Amino acid sequence: EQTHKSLKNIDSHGHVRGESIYVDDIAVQQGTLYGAVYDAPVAHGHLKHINVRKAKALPGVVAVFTAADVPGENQIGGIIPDEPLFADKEVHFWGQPIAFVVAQTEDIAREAAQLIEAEITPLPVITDPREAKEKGELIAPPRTFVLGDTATAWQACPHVYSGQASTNGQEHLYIETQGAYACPAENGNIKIHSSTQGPTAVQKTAARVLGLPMHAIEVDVTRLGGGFGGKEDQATPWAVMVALAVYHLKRPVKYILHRMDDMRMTGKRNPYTSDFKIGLDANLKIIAYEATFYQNAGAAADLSPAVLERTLFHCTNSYYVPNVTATAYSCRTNLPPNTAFRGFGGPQGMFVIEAAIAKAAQALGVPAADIQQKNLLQAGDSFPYGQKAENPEAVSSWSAATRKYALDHIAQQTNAFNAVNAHYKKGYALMPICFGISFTKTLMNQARALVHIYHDGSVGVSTGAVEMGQGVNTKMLQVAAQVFSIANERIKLETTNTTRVANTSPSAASATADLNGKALEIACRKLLERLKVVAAEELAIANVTDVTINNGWVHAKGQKTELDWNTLVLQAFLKRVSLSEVGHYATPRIHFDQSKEKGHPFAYHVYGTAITEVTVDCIRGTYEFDAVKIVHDFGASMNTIVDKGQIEGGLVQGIGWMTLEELEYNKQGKLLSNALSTYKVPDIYSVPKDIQVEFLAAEGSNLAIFKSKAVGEPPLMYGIGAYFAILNAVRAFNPQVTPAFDAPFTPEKVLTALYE
Ligand code: LUZ
Ligand code: MOS
Repeated sequence: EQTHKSLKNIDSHGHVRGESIYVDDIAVQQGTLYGAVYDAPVAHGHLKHINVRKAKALPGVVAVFTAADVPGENQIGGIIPDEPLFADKEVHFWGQPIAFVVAQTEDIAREAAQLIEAEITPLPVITDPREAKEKGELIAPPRTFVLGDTATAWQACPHVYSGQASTNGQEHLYIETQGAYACPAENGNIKIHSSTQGPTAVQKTAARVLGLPMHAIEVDVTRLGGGFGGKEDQATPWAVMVALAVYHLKRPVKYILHRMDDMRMTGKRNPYTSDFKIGLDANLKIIAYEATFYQNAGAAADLSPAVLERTLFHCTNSYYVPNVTATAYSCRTNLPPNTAFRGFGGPQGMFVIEAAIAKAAQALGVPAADIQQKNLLQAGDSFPYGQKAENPEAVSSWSAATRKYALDHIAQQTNAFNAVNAHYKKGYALMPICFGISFTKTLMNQARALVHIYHDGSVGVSTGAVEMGQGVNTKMLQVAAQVFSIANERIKLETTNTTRVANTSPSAASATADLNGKALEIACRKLLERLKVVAAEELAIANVTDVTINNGWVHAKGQKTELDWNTLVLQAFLKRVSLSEVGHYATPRIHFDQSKEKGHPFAYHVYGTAITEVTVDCIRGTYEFDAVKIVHDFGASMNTIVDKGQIEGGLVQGIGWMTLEELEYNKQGKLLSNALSTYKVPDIYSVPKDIQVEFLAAEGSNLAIFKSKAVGEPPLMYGIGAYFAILNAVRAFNPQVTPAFDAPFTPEKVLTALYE
């Protein structure tokens, strides 16, 4: 058996040489025009009138489109139809698109957009989710997950603590900003190149807005320069705008957002504010947990109801709690609609129970790790949504991490350091994670692949997976190479295109390699079986099961023959055997009944444990992460390089969310942190000095591709440990501190806490 486990990301050469193609790199067709959006300069108001006269008069301007120019439905909402493409009658957030200018050049388009004037009568602005809830501004009815009975359980709890916790949003900051390029095709059809995680979402929405059947719209995606959830739903409006312009003008139209436009107009990770109550028995067992989550959805549903659901699914992290009542409100505010972001509500829920545990630990005078460890999930334990933990790696990853990284030694070193240093303090924290793999909407857990074997023996693979830097194409290549047992060089990954693979789910939920990989495996196995029949005929072997293909050669009952892959493929072609196949995969076993809030929504769970060590400068409030040491449950990793990269990237992104990245909107709903000068993301100097990733010895899951567990989102949640490591360092300096549990723990907040 060939091993591909250390295959480098197949895009790495193109990336470092600057040869990889993104939307803005596509060679433009003759006659291409450029777009720019005019967006709302207030967060809420009646839209009385739009004056586009001056913009249209600017030389080089070709057209200005508004809601009045939409031939189909002026609607881009997915889960709930509550979001127009262009504001009409009302504006609901600062940055909401009102008009789309199309001009000869990008500069002219942008200049013209600034000449548009909108008459807007201001309405009251809400930015706070608790205020929205008070005023009845809910996106959808609240959801409640219940396990056991918290009401009676409190009586059995000698220790009960309650409090609040909140997490701010997070800017996706994909390196490639949003953008799209659409071209007219024959007979009124339109082809869209889009930087989207959801080609079908773009296709469907363009068809809806233009009043065309889906087959009239072709969406093609080569790769994205990052998505992180920000292009699951929110790549759509720009793609639909250029398609609308093509519809009217019959000319190619391109629109790439500038960074500040992107930051202002797009939604981000949902901020949350939450209440918690936790009850423990004398042995530190968590007996009861209650949480109420207020999600800041922004001005429209977007994906927030699904994000909200995942907050509830992950509200107990990797712990077993027998009595749980968790309620979540999706609150409508006048911010840009918030959306998917790596973890999809899970991190927001997990932060709250970690805060509850930290609060209990401080009150009881025990390390939080003692409470964490005593409550880790065991096999057969039930999650609040009814699914039972199968092969949980919570205890095993915790034990492996504390053993391998010598937690006792870390504790000793930390105390010794703190005993002799007055102005620097060290802290550490453990962060176990548990993340469910599958789209929580069961129907989305399906995928398809299309495989062509060309008659020279080379292979072309199309799937619904979108490459966004996560290495999914590399994994798809490995699937085909391993099933056929041929060299990697024989296989090419095609672009993701709605005419080759239809009705795709977005590349999201960490499930892309599983879903598309399984579909691809099915297609390849069908072709392999067909080729084996041809080989048996060629070699006059009675029993097809005696034929295998190994490393590009046909073997008959373990005997190498003179027949190689290329010859076999050509023979099949000459015999008029089909060399093309599709595969369809739908995750088995999963289901969820929303009326009961119970079911088995996840194919499996991913586990792991991180130990985060930090040093805080107690004069300045600044901090440096000395180390983050992780034991992660990859199952049987099919590509250790790609997978390790995902852990490191996810960790750093999580640390950024917990420490540096501070979104700031003013009371009028204007984004103040609207550029990289005012919004700080982790850089090479702020990442931990030492990151260690150990692969947990684990089985994997049959529902993971080649038993290699999904790896995209789970590591982000290791970053939550950063908050609690800093808190522990602060407590070493100021034992009386009352933790605010309001992430990010910026140096300013650290300083305030140190001298509280
Ligand atoms: N997107 C989605 C997701 O539509 N459903 C999900 O469950 C999900 N989970 C994580 C990330 N994106
Ligand atoms: Mo195009 S927009 O080059 O099909």
